[in-house]
Amino acid sequence: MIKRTTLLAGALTLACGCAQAATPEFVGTDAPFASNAIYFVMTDRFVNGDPSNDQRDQGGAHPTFDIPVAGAPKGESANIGYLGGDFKGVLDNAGYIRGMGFGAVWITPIVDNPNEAFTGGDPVSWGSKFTDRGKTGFHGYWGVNFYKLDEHLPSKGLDFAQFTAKMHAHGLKTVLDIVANHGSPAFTMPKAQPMFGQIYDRDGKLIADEQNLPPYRLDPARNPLHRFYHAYDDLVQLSNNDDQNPAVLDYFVGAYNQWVDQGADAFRIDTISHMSTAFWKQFAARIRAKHPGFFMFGEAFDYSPDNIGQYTWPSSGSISVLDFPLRGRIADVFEHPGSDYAKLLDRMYLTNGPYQNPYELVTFYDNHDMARLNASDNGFIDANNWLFTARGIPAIYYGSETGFERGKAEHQGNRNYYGQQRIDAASKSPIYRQLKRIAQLRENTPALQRGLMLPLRFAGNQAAFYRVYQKGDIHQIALVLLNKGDATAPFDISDYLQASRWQPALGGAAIDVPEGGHLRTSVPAHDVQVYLLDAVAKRADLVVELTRLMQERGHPERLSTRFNTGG
Ligand SMILES: [Ca+2]
Ligand SMILES: [Ca+2]
Ligand SMILES: [Ca+2]
Repeated sequence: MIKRTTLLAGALTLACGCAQAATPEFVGTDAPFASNAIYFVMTDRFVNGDPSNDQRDQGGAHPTFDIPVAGAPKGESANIGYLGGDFKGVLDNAGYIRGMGFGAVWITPIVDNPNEAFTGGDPVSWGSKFTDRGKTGFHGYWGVNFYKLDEHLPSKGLDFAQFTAKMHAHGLKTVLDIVANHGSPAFTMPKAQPMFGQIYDRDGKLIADEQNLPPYRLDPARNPLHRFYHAYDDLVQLSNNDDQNPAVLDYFVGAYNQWVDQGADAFRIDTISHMSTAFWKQFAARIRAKHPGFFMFGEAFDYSPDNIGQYTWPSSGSISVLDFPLRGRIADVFEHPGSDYAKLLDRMYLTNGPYQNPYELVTFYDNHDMARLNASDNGFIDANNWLFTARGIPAIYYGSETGFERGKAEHQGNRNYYGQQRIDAASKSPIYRQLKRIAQLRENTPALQRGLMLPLRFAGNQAAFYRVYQKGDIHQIALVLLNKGDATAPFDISDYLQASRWQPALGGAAIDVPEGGHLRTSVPAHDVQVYLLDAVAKRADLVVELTRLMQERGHPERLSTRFNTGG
C-alpha cells in the first residue's frame, strides 16, 4: 500500500515535472533540540555526589552550609544554605534521568557565587517572597565571576567540560541556565561583604563593584567600577547590569561562549524581560555566529502571551520562551478535578499566534520560582500525559516524578534536597511509572516531538488531537486521546481520519479504519492512548488542514518580514 502511494506520487512528479507534486512537509518545528524532553535540576538540591566539595566551613561569620528557614510547621522544612548537590550527583543519576525518557538536563547556573550568606535585604521567613537576608548563592543566580565555576560543583576529573562530555556519553544534553541581567545582591548590607555586588573577568580581575551603594548613588561618569551597572534598581537588591553598555554585552558573550565551547547544548535565559530585546538580539547573534542554530529559551515571568511573544521574534534574536501562559492554565486544569480541557486549547496559539513558533515553547507546570503543582497523583499523571503529547518541549522540575513537596512555594520546601534515597525509591510512585511510559513514547515518536498539532475535541475530561510529522523519510500521524476523568471514557473519532490500520502505541489491539470510517475505542480513567499511522497524509480534508496549520504556524510578523525582504 505504502509502495503504491510512493509510486503514484513519483508518477505525478514525472507527469507534471514540477515540485508541487512532491510529498509536502508537515512539521511543527525543525529545531533538533525540540526532540528532547528536559529534566530540570537545582543542582545543589538534587544529589550530593561528592562530600569533598561541600565547603561546609565556608563563610566565617556568615556561614553558607545548611541554613534551615525558621518557623516551619511540624514535619516541613526549607533551607537557604548550600546542601551539597553537585555535578557528580547529577552524573551519578544520568541513567535514571535518561531511563525516564528525558534527552536533556537543565542545571541551575554554574558560575562562581559569593562565599558568605547575604546580610542585607529583608529577612527570610517561612513562605516569604522576595526576601534574601541570610540566604546564600546555593541556587547559582548570584554570579560574581561568570567565567569561573563555583567551587561547590566540580569534583576531581569532573569540571564542566568533563561533565558535559560524560552526560553526552549517557545520551543527555546539558541545558545551561544563564543570567546576564544581574550579578549578586549589591547593597543594603550593614557592612560591605566580599564578592557581593562585584564582577570579575576571566583573569580574575575586578571589573565592577557596586560598593554597597544604593544604585542612585552610583557614579559611572567618574568611577569605572560603576559603569557595569544601571544607576537604578531592578530586582530586589541585585546589581542591575547595564544592557546599553557594550562592555557588558562583550563580557557575557565571552563567558557564555566559553561554556558552550565546553559542551553546553542549549541555554535557559533567566530574567530575559529585565533586559532590552536589542541586547538579546545581539547576544543571540554572537553566540550563534560561533555555534550556528544554538537553541535558547528565556524566562519572561509573565502570564500574558502578548507580552512574552515578542522575545521569540527574529527582531529580538529568535529566542524561545518558557510557556507561562499555558502553565497558568495547566495548573488550573490539573489541580482541579472536573475542570475543562478547553482551557488548555485556549493557550495553544497554533495559528497566527503571538509566538514565532509555538512548537518550540518550553512547556511546564511548575519550577523553582513558584509553588509546585498542587495536584493529586492522578492530577500529576494527567498533567504529564498532556505535557508529553501536546505541542512544545516538556520540562519537568526535579522531584515532580514522585509528587515531591507538591503545592510548596519557595521558603516552604519548593527547593528542598531530593537525594539518592528518593531517586532509588521513585519506581514505587505511580506518577513516576506513568511519566516514564509517556516520556519514553515521546522519545520514540517524532510526531509527538515536533509534529503539527491538529485539535479535534477539547471538552470536559477529554481531549483528542492529531500530531503529524511528515518530512524526509519520516511520515507519521499520531492520534492522541486523553482522559482525565475518574471513569473509562469512550472515544469515537472520524474527523480527518485516514483509512488504514492504526497501531496502538501503549498496548491493546490495532484498529482497522475503512474509508470514511470511525475509530472507536475507550481510554481508562486518568490515562492516555496514542494510535500511530506511519504513512503519508493523503485524506484530502486532512491535507487541507495540515497545509493551513503549516502556513499559519507562526506569528504574522514572520510573514510580513518575508514580504518586506521582497522574498
Ligand atoms: Ca558535594
Ligand atoms: Ca563561590
Ligand atoms: Ca535589568
